[in-house]
Amino acid sequence: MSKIIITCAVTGSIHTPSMSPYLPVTAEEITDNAIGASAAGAAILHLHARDPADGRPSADTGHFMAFLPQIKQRCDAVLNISTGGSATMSLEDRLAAPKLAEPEMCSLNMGTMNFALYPAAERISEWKYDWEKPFLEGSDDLVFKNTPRDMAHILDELGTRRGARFEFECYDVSHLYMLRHFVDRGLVRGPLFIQFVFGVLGGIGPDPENLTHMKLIADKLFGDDYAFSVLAAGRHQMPLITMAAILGGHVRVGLEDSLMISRGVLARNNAEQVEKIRRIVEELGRSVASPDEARAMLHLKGGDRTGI
Ligand code: KMH
Ligand code: ZN
Repeated sequence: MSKIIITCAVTGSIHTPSMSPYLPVTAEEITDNAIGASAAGAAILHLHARDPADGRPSADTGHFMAFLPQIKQRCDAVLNISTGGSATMSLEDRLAAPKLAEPEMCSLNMGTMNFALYPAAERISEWKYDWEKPFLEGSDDLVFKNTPRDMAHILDELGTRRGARFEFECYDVSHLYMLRHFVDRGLVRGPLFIQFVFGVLGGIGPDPENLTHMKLIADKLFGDDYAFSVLAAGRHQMPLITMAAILGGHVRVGLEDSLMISRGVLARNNAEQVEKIRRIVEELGRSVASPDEARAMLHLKGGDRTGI
């Protein structure tokens, strides 16, 4: 089996500050968490930005540039900037920072979907900021827009024009067929790095049978011209990424996807999750890929060719 790539998604745009005091919000918190995750073994850092004043998901390039150079100077991890941003943002807003930073990797979300966060609001009794409750509750009437035209635009702007390679976020089996369509159009070339996403309400559920099925279909559609990684939301994170490691895949952790380190226990930082999955995969006999090994596996352009 290949070396295993650990991706760490440091803060995201799903969780809100009232859910955990450890959710990185400021540039310093995002930087320190990213460096800690890299030191623990994360080869790829998947990054969103937040408004430091209140933790609101942000597309502001200034918020991104407040931490991107710091992270780049202090570790060799592959920087992967989200083009998903938040479902509340316009596509152009979502692309502002990746276009400026020209990172080695970006995410690409392979379908328009519901991205339902509102059940989480019912579990919060005390709110730190006024924006959080409407943000979460408003997701019952929110569309996370990723049309084929949007995807083609992102592939052109960030892939063709700026040399980024992609973490293809597939939340359902149908997204694999959409990815195959873009390969057939000649707009995507392998080796593909496909992130199977489980447990988002609006995407495929976090059942092990769905992981084996997603892999079965991906094998059918892409042969050996792809590698898969797995992320799973909340309590499903560790079981499903452990299964991914057993099946020869790669893994993604981070407080973007889960705030927990074990049942009922909040992770105090991203490194704790990286350390936990590293212990598990090494016990399984796999070894963790370095950033440069990940670059070679995914055919990335190199850290010296970004705009950061
Ligand atoms: N939020 C994760 C479920 C993106 O940033 O483009 C998937 C993700 C999407 O990370
Ligand atoms: Zn993300």
